[in-house]
Amino acid sequence: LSLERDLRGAAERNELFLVYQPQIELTNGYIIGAEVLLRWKHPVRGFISPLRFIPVAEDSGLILGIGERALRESCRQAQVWREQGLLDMRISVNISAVQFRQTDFVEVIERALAEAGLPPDKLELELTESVVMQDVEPALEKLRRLDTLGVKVAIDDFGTGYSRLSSLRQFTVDRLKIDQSFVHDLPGNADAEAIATAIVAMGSSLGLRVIAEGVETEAQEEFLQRISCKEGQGYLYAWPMTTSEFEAWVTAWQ
Ligand code: G
Ligand code: G
Ligand code: NA
Ligand code: MN
Repeated sequence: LSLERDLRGAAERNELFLVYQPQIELTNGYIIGAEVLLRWKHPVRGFISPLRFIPVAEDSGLILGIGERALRESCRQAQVWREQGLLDMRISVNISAVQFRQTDFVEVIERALAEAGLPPDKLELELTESVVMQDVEPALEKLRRLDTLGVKVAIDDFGTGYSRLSSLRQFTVDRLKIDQSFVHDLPGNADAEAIATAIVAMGSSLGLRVIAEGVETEAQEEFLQRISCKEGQGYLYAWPMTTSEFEAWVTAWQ
């Protein structure tokens, strides 16, 4: 309860901020995008993980305000980087189930894009399998509207959920994110290898892009290249970084 109390107003007190983690095309090292992650620096307790405060924000409804703010700021920042000529990449924003279920969800997205002047195809929304597979009809409708707008959708933590693979075809999504728990056990763990290989093959046959998350080692990267996984994200390339750190990293990387 005290966490909820502290979270209320945390945004106004500038305790919440965004960090950016690059996503890399494995064959050529190009920066193809960045995932935006929320950070909370509590004045007394220090950094509190989103794993702790996102559930509190969801239960209290605070996630709606926090999430919309993060979305608007992400779009604005991506457009600033485009206009500065630093980088013309896609920005990937995590969306909570509570946000996605709102009836005006697509309007919130449209507003954020219009306000920032960001082309819709420069925005990707990261949704988990369970978010998409629950309440299938309204979810399908929202995904169709997002697709019509040109906004991209990635299925986050793919492989950990309960999605019926057959239903994946009817969802208009663009990308699968191989969950980092599998990437962690590459190479050498037969199950992790089989799952990663299967996800890449499935993505390929369904025409979906596939990105591996949590890439930490050269050996993991080599395995991913071998199974023709084309995109990666993880500490091997960069940690999630503040705006100024990200700008410096991009300049050094290119
Ligand atoms: O950044 P980190 O790995 O600590 O994030 C932990 C979890 O919190 C991840 O599952 C991540 O998706 C989630 N998370 C981080 N930032 C956001 C955000 O802005 N919105 C939502 N809904 N989840 C987030
Ligand atoms: O659930 P989601 O996939 O959004 O979670 C992303 C989380 O993974 C973020 O909290 C981010 O800080 C973390 N992360 C990013 N890269 C790596 C990595 O290479 N290794 C590990 N262990 N975590 C990572
Ligand atoms: Na994510
Ligand atoms: Mn993930």
